Amino acid sequence: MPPDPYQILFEPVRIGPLTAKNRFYQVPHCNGGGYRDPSAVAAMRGVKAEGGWGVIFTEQTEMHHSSEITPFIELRLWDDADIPALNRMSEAMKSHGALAGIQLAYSGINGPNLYTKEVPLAPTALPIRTFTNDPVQARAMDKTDIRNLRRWFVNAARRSERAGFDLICLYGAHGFGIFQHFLSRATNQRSDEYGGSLENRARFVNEVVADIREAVGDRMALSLRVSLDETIGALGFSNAELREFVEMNADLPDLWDLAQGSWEECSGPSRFKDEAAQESLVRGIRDLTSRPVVGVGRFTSPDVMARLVRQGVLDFIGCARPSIADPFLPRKIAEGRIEDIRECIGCNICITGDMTMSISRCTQNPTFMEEWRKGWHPERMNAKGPSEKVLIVGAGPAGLEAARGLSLRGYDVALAEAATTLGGRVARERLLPGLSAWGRVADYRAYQLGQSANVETYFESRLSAAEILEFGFEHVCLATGSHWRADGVARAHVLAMPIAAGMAVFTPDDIMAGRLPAGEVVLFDDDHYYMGGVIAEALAQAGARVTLITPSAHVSDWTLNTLEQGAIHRRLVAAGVTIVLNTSVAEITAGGVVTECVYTGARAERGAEAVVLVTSRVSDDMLYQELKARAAEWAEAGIASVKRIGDAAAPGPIAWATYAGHRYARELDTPDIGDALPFRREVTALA
Ligand code: FMN
Repeated sequence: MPPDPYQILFEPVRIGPLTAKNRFYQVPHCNGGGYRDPSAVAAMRGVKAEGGWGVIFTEQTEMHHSSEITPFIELRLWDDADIPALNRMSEAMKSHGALAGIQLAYSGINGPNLYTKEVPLAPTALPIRTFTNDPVQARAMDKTDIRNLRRWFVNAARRSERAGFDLICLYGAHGFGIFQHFLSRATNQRSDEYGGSLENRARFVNEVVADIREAVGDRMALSLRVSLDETIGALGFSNAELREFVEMNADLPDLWDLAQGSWEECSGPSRFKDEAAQESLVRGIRDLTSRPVVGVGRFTSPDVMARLVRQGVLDFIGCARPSIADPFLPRKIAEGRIEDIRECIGCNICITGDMTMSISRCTQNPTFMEEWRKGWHPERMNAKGPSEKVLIVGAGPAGLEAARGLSLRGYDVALAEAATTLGGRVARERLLPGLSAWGRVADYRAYQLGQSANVETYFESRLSAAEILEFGFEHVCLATGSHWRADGVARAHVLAMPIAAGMAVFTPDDIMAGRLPAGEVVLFDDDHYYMGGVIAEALAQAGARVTLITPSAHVSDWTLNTLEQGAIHRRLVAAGVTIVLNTSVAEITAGGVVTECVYTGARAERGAEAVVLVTSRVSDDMLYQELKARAAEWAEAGIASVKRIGDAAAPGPIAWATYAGHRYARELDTPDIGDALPFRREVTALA
């Protein structure tokens, strides 16, 4: 039995002709794998089924070839040939009693059709709206197009049923789905019976729902995913209009799936959005309908979840990112293992898999999307090998995850940390503005290690190579981290940049250690991820007058992939930071910097009292180098292997470090695979 306060979360709930076994609802989320990696996606969903989710959805599925979003890799249901791969997913989803859902997406004004070369169709002829501003326009649908699209939805629904799904989600949120394009006065400027009044704009979705109900409605349940507030100004589909729409169409779907306007808003990172950030937009909608309601909000706290259900705000707890960070979230709550929940940190690295068309990662759950590729499971490690003792030097994200994994496998682990706390870079970065939730990387692992009898942690331990050679550990794992460079080397400068002796130069490490510049400060960001923007914010908060100079066209350019670039820009402007784009710092003088336009090379002088360099990092791998230099002594010392992992091998985002730690833990004592590929992939078999 689940603990008392959380029993409400495990009540079965009806959705149309079906019943979900509990209120845990994994809302649609992509994963960078999609149609290219169907087995990897199926295994990932299967692990969620095992973890106890009541409803599990696919990511958006392109339901017709005339609307696709290449280069993004989602699912496809273009014809019968796609059914077997989708069937593999639905079977995995249903493997532990969850309902299997497919999200059908017709992308309309959001689908550039770069692959199929079809002319995009939308309610109104407008340029396609994509992240990359593709030079493509959509044609306005005529009545024949609308009739065709209704039929294509029915075809897709029938195929979804044949593929084994229980539920269909019609995508009309985030500005991406055709239903929103019809509902919004911004994208629907029609003057016929499909445009104008709300009743007219709602006609298309009503027709499609009726068509699908007739085709599969007694067997499958239908959900409608709509935006709570389009947040694009006066013409947008507002929260007030949504409420009107729900009231007018109270019984339209079997379930209302409420998401926030833009994807950036809906999947807002913890730096900008707290848990349950959409509560005020959702509250009260459930009273307008007899159908159950699901909402999202990076829910990781069972208390918040239970409160929202008890207060009648939501029927289902919708999760995307928390289900990625911990696929076993429902099961852990059911078993009262609240401390074991691996809480999402809200860094949005999961989204970068989709945005970079690669494969998703999760900072907290390194096994995400490796369930099939590598056979990794989020809750189970492989069996122990013949060795006994491992020394891990460094308790940052890589070292902590390596220690956690090895302890689960049954090794005796000594974890040596130079500082007085666990976490390494995370212990420092969690103190920066907006990054406190990132501390969960350390907190989760610290708790887990605290429960383990076979891990000894040593603080303020600065080991030398000679000491390690004396200890007699069979395996030595060096997770000694990295530090920020003070010489400006990154992309603009591959060699140390000219720096005049009289100027005070700082790095993020100085700021994190409390050594702050004051007055007129130039921050040169040639790193392009979050650190430059965060440090600028911290300095502005401390009273400095900050100018952020970057060679990119955007502040914190790579955060376009974590969907937070716009929010970072807004926050820096609000903090009074001056932003200079497309510009490099060519040299640092005694009185300031010399800037250089990245296009013309035009140079200019800018005065400053201090310069902060956020450029790149250097691995702290001295210990590794010393041990390697003494490799001839390893055998006598009983050392079988010495490895460096994480930032000590090559600095990267925190997710790269936890992945490296997990990989180390998995692969210790496993056979050497030589030149073989270290993961599985789908390969097209040519006849
Ligand atoms: N929403 C969709 O409707 N369809 C998608 O394919 C989709 N892909 C997503 C991929 C990722 C990696 C993430 C994090 C979110 C995605 N979303 C998608 C949005 C989520 O369904 C959800 O509404 C949002 O992330 C807020 O929920 P959360 O706070 O639990 O993450």
